[in-house]
Amino acid sequence: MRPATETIVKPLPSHLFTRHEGNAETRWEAMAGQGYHTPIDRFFVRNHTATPRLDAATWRLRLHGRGLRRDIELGYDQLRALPARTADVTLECAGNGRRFYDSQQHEAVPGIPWGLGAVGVARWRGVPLRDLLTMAGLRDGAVDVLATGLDAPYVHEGENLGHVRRPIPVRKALDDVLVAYEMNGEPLPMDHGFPARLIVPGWAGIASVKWLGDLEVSTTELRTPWNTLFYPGVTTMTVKSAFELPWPATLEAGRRHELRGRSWSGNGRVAHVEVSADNGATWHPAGRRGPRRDAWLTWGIAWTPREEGAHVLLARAVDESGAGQPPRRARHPFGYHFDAVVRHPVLVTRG
Ligand SMILES: Nc1nc2c(c(=O)[nH]1)N[C@H]1C(S)=C(S)[C@@H](COP(=O)(O)O)O[C@H]1N2
Ligand SMILES: [Mo]
Repeated sequence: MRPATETIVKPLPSHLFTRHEGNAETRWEAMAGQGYHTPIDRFFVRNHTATPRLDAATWRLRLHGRGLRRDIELGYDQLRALPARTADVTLECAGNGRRFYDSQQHEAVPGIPWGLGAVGVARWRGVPLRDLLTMAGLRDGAVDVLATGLDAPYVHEGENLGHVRRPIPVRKALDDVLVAYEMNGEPLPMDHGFPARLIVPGWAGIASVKWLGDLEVSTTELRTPWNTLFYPGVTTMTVKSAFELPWPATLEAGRRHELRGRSWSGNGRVAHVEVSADNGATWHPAGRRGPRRDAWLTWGIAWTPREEGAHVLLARAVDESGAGQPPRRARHPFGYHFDAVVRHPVLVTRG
């Protein structure tokens, strides 16, 4: 049984996760040897309050608002009976990589000090939001779709801000958003939004509202704390790269190591990745590993360290829009959008 203080239901062993109070970050070394998708047992969890235990038998999803011709209400079985789509999508917290503002750039920023592990790729299955909006009859004047979670209201600095909720524009809602009820072929786990959640590809994780209970379609632009106070102007995610190595890593000198990693971007596919083991003096193209790249790109490169001692490994990617990873990222007041090259410490030993 989980202790009463636990806000996450699934086990969080320390070889798979780093804990940040009620949140859990994936350890990148736990991705070594894994397939394309992040297994559920190591997928990061970001909860504003605590995972609620919802009952699919009584759960309802309501669609309503002035932007719709009629209100509709769906139960779990009704949702699952609708035509479904499956997609590999990256889910990433807006603050992923936040701690590097401080550790690499000496700029303190508030928020959860994530390393690079507040990201995962899963195979999501669900109903296109577009289909639900069409069922309810979208009016010409529809502007925003506001998704509200069924987890407990969020209290911030003594103020009750209500349920986690965040609008997305109708244009995005009609494009590629899913009301997902499966993750990697299993019913959505409790921590990841059971019975259903939004999946908003390319956008900061906050848009992918978990434990979805309500969708309001408005005819005016909507404002909630989650698109004004906490995530003003945050939509698509930036380019990042990570090595599937412990932090710090220890590698034996004089041996050939296959360094593996993954790179991803909210703008679309990753085009190519380069690695440097000499502080950025020379860069070497990493090779693709595995056929898929709808979400992140999996890559590898051989490295034979000669000298013992402290080293730094760098990886940088460029996506299909041409966006890359600079040596430094301009400070962001909330520590979002870190996309600078991360300096991964490696100790080379005689073995
Ligand atoms: N209802 C609800 N939805 C939510 C959240 C939440 O606390 N409550 N957290 C958001 C944030 S900030 C992120 S990064 C993602 C995390 O999804 P995961 O926990 O499945 O990895 O869910 C988003 N959806
Ligand atoms: Mo997040």
